[in-house]
Amino acid sequence: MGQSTNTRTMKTILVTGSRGQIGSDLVVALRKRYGATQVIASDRQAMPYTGAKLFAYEILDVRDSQGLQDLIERYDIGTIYHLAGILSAKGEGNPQLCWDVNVNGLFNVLEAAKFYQLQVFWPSSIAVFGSDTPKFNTPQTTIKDPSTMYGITKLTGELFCNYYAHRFGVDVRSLRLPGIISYSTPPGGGTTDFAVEIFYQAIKDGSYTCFVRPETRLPMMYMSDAIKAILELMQAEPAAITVRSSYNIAAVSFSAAELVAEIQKHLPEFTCRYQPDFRQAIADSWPSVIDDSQARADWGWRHSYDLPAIVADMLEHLSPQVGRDTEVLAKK
Ligand code: VAH
Repeated sequence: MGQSTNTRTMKTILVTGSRGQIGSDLVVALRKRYGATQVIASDRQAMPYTGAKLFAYEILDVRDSQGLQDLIERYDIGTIYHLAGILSAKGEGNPQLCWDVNVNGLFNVLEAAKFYQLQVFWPSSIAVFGSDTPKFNTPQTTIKDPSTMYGITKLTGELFCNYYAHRFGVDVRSLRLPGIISYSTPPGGGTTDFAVEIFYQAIKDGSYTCFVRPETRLPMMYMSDAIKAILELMQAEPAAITVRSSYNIAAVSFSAAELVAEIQKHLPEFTCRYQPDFRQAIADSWPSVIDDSQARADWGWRHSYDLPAIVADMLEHLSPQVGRDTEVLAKK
């Protein structure tokens, strides 16, 4: 099943969607592990000049198959972490574009992986599940009836991955990621964005208007755990990987109200009001608790961050950053 990473000389790594929520943290983690010059970051827009030293960065629209092949050959790429994509809420604003980017982009990556014998990571999502899926302890194999274009593209992508792995021996690996919470980039148009925005608003204004109901309970994961899961999956021996569509993976599940209560342990004055919008229906179609026993059995997955640890770390990292913004705002 594909070429083991142990038999491949150390080639370079390409990250698509490197300016996104996961991509930006993944580039940092990969450069730390493999060396800055071994990791080529790419996204569809130029990087703003920040004065910091820029390592290899390329503009790439993943729908451009020739542009992708040019990068693979120019940098002698051996592995692609394919993060470029449009998230659930944003996708509902332009479903055709969501399909084009998410499906044709992945198709180009898998075709290239077949031709150049590349290893590939690609993120699926709990969005592949729908209203008929068991909501609690959602099994690895179950009904998948997504109600968003994003979820349809992720389900289609899982079928692609499974096909390319079994038909062509492509070593593509995937995780059905839950909502991801992080502090290094602002939210990017997902239904779980409330679990990130709330921290910025709690620090800046002491209040937040949440776009889902207080009892809305969703599977979530801290970015540190997500990065750990991606790297552990990609380093597992091929024989350990028994799922070539995408693995269920979980860390914590909590409701919006439970998140608010945990933040209030640090910021007692913080208040949250609830104003559900179109994203409520998307959240309601997703599971509340995921069974990830297959990932834990196959390649030893274990999460580290629970809700108290996530809230403490987010506030610790965001307060100085958002605090500075608040000071600047106060001086205006
Ligand atoms: C989204 N953050 O909300 C993504 C993720 C499970 C949610 O797929 O679209």
